[in-house]
Amino acid sequence: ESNDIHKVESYLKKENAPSLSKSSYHGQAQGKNLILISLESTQQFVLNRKINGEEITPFLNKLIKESYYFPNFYHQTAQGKTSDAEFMIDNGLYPLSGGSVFVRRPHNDYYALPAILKEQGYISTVFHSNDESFWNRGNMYQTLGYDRFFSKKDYQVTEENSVNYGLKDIPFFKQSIPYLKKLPQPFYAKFLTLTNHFPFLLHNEDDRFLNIDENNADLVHRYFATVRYEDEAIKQFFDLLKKEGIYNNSVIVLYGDHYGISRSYDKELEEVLGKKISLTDQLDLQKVPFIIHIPGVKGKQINTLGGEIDIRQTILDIMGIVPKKEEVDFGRSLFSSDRKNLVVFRDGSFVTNKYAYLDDGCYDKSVGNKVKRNLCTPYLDKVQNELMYSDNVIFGDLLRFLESDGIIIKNPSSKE
Ligand code: GP9
Ligand code: MN
Repeated sequence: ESNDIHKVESYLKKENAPSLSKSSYHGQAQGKNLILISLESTQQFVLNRKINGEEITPFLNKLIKESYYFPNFYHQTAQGKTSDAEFMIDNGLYPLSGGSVFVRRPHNDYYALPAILKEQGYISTVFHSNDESFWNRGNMYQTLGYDRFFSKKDYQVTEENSVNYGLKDIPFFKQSIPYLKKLPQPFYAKFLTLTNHFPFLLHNEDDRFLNIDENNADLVHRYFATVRYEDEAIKQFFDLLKKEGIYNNSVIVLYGDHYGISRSYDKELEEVLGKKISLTDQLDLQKVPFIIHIPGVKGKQINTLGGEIDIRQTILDIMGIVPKKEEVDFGRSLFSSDRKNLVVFRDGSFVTNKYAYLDDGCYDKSVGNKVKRNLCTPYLDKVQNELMYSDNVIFGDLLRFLESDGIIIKNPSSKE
């Protein structure tokens, strides 16, 4: 098995050249607190879109102009949904093809973001107002090296201020602030929002910032209403961070965890988009927001093709952090000019700058029509290898063979 980790490492050295993760942006957010915000079920197409003349995400629309914004960015989650995104971001490994790694492999050795940040004197925390047991987070967060998980029991949750799985986003951020204020800096604080979750309900008149009547709206319009609510919550959170003097010392990273509107609602969505949703349109709908906001740094749109697997390297790059141990990471900094230009999805489909491989067919991404299959074949092996090596790491618990100084233990049995 210790041989297997060698194989993964040589594959990654050859294919992904992790040393190229140092870009010209390296270290722009050095020493800052890292605030990571998971935007529940938030797809990219809601950005800069109006419904009945009203912006769906007025705050985010403004924010992306003052941030690094990556428009060619896809979610890569599978059945583990929110937890799959969390897993990719902290580890640079792909999620599993079935279930959630959080549930299936919580006792593995990992070399996760909290551990890497700890080397730099950071503490790591998660804020999420659902139960600790959901997605086995309580256990997995310990394994990943989080120092504290503020979960449902740390919040005042009432019938009035909650919906669906937990606290609504506005009181969630508000109630998180006293805890956040007390953390020693620098910190890594992850916030998982929750209100924009299927079946997209608000209940309360005061939470409706769009002129949409929940009781008479279809799912897609309810989605717009909860996204608009989430946008308002983020805005208020930024205001609180400024008020508490945390904002200026922080880099704030926001990402949509996965799609919110599944294929079953294509009909309703087609009405809003005013066109039929083709297979490549469906792929476009898998794009999610990815935003890096550094106070005082000018905004810029970065068109690099990428996905959630790349978030960890992108964060390490912008924060100027070089991990002390050897990394086994399938991502690449999106600031890097040397790109792999390939996004691998868990079901084996993929997208490159030109082509998309979907439902076993090869498509020209820009025009959406089917092209000769051999235009996609050069990538097929690479895609299978990526997923296979990542799975091997997880199922073989291979990271236990990496020692703290980066030297690989030759004979694992001698360690036991
Ligand atoms: C619940 C949150 C949302 O805690 O993770 O659930 P999901 O999007 O994973 O279904
Ligand atoms: Mn989710």
